[in-house]
Amino acid sequence: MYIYPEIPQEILETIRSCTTAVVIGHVGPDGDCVHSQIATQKLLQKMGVEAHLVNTGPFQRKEIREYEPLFAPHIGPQLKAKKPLVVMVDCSTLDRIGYLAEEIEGLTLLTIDHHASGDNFGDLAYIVPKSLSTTLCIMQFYKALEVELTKEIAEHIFFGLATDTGFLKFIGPYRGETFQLLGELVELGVSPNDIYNQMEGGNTLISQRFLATLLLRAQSLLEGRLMIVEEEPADVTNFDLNDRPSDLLYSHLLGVDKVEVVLYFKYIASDVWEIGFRSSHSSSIDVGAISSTLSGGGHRKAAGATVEGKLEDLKKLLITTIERELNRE
Ligand SMILES: [Mn+2]
Repeated sequence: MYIYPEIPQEILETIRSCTTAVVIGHVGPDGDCVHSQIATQKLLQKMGVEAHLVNTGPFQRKEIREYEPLFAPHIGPQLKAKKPLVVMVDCSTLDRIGYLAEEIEGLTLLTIDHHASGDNFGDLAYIVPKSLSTTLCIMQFYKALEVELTKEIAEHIFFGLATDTGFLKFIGPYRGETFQLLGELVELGVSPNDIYNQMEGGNTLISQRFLATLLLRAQSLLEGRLMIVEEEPADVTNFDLNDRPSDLLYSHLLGVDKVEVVLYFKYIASDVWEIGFRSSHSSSIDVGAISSTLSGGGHRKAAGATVEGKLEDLKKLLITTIERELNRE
């Protein structure tokens, strides 16, 4: 039942002999990405490594916005000249890091991740597809390198897991090991109650009104099995698109009887859409596979892609794809 393989000695040795490192994550970071980056930086610092945090942003989600000042947007020539070890967390493919892919060219790359859909890339990799968060993979590094897990680190690890599991709601059976690890974190002083309040609290009234507007626009298709929600250009002025109620929207719509897939078209610019994909717990639809056909990334149940094109064309394409997948069952 133990899902975390031993970390290869070569990786541990690389970290032990490292002097400078840069820890990177994916564009539009989520809680798992941000907290994985921070927990990795602190691990490296405790090992005596000069470790920097870099992320392209944007830091849009409210629960991670406060961490933005810790991150530089670029690696920069001075840092690059030191030939830092690059540790990339929570990324299934190299294009997930945006323009940083060019900035890390020629450097040694260590990938730590939990996505199943990943390419085989990087010089060194610790990828555990069954892990429910990247932060739990980082926890294994603390253990293997015998670096003390403090309450502060434990909170970062718990937060990453809480983000990726809808605060434990998406965890299925036979996950005792995950709860054992969570038990260790709670014994270190983490309050699940505090983490929940940080994650779910702090909504603005305007974002709740935006949620109401989006729910009114939801279109039920394919006999109720698909829900589509789209933003309109006027939302830019009427609401705050940096404060989207995405998670609440998905949970409301996935809670509707028969719904298997939710597509959320977020307006980025004229004919540029960021599409959020979610599938229900009981559905066999793999939205990660669908989003990858649009060069997106993600998991079976949650994925995203940024696409250029007319909204109607994109919708038509995705409705056809999802209808075909549903009929295959
Ligand atoms: Mn993750």
